[in-house]
Amino acid sequence: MAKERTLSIIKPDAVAKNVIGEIYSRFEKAGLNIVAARMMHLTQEQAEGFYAEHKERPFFKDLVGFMTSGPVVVQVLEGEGAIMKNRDLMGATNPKEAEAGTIRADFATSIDANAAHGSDSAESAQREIAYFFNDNEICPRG
Ligand code: RTP
Ligand code: MG
Repeated sequence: MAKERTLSIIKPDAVAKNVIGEIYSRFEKAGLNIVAARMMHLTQEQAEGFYAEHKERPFFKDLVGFMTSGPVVVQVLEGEGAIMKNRDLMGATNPKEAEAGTIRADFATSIDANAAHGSDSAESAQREIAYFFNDNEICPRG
């Protein structure tokens, strides 16, 4: 499998629960290297632009409201099959449906406050990484 990069966000609920380190540990144990990272409090414009694909969905306003409710940690993960690997680590969007041992099963509280975001395709990953990081902010290791 090819080495890939994906964009991950630790959402405001998980930051508030002080589980940044636990989530980072899961990435690292799964062979995903953190090659860029930043803590930030998203503005409404930043959240709307990031989730633009969901603009017409009924949950869009709640999603943007939640994503701007507190600080997030944004990172680029790099590794073999990183996009799917990160989605597998996160589990299903709705924590009630997430498999035991996944990030969302363990740390999410609702479909809105669902702990983490991960790019869902190579195209999304490319767009989402560029949305938050310049090339010179990404620090690959060997
Ligand atoms: P994400 O983009 O945050 O990684 O989540 P995802 O791919 O698993 O889910 P997606 O369909 O992209 O939806 C983005 C976020 O919107 C909220 N959502 N609410 N009420 C609803 O039916 C509903 N559906 C989605 C979730 O917080 C989801 O993470
Ligand atoms: Mg998504």
